Amino acid sequence: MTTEPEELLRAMVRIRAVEEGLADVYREEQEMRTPVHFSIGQEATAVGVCAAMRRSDLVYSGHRCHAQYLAKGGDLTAMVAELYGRETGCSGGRGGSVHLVDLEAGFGASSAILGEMISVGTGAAWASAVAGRDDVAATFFGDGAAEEGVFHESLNFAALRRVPVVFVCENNGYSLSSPLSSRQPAGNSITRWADRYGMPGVRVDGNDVFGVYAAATEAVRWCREGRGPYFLELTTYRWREHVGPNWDYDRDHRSKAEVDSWIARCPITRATEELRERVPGIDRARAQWETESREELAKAIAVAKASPFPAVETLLSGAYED
Ligand SMILES: Cc1ncc(C[n+]2csc(CCOP(=O)(O)OP(=O)(O)O)c2C)c(N)n1
Repeated sequence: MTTEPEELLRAMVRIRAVEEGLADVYREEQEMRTPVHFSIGQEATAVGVCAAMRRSDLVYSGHRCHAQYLAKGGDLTAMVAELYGRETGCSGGRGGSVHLVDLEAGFGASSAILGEMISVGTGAAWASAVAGRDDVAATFFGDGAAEEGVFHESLNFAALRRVPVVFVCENNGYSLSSPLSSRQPAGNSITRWADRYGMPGVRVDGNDVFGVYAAATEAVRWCREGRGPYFLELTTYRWREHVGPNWDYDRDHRSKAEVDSWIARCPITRATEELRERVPGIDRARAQWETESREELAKAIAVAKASPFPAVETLLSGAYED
């Protein structure tokens, strides 16, 4: 199955509108009490990879997970209710924005324990292979998570057992406020780590949604054919602060000039420009998609606010079940 280029743009526009809208209400209302890790500026990675997967394939992610959840087809109303801590949220209002799940859409889980879902995604893909299915899994994580031991354990296991998992490193250059250059010796490369485990790995411009989609299509095909794991390192950049709705120019770890240089490489602007020649009326369509997405978000927020909080008596339900 191939995805039309304009559908990739549309999905990015929707995710951007949702995240920007959520950032505004988060700041203005102070009603959402969950921490929020926005990936504004990074939309092409989630959209390009998820578009290459089918619904029954599974996606896992870490703390910065809204985009992958939505790109995989996760239910927006249930996500927003989760951010508002309501019973109707996708995790029953207990997990907040770092614990999204929509199994029907093939979004397996996300977690704020850095690196945890690298192993869980590997396990889910392994389970699919053992059961004789040809569903694959993709597990998204940042460059910081790639420094956790579980990253190496998972890659090693996946290579050893030919697990059909796509490792997707969204390399946005920072782990909180530490740039990669202050954490790794010069010349180190995340993709080269994958090489050492003997799996194919490519480094792709993560702000080029069409390039990401092409690379992910190859990765998914490789896994589905039973040839083992595949590694994608997607270079990109987070525009807002690590956690929260604000910009962080005023802190001392990165400059406004640096952030601006990445805003100038916006994946949505880039895809729009690339499509302008081929798809007449693309700018009008994009404006329409933005409006529709804002309306969709406004409805989801209204539904969330009208929903109850979980009952106090259920506080421990689901925590440690026999
Ligand atoms: C096991 C563990 N260690 C540390 C943290 C604290 N922590 C949360 S996010 C983060 C940085 C993550 O950076 P990266 O993986 O590059 O993802 P990004 O935030 O850039 O998307 C850290 C260290 C954590 N949540 N879990």
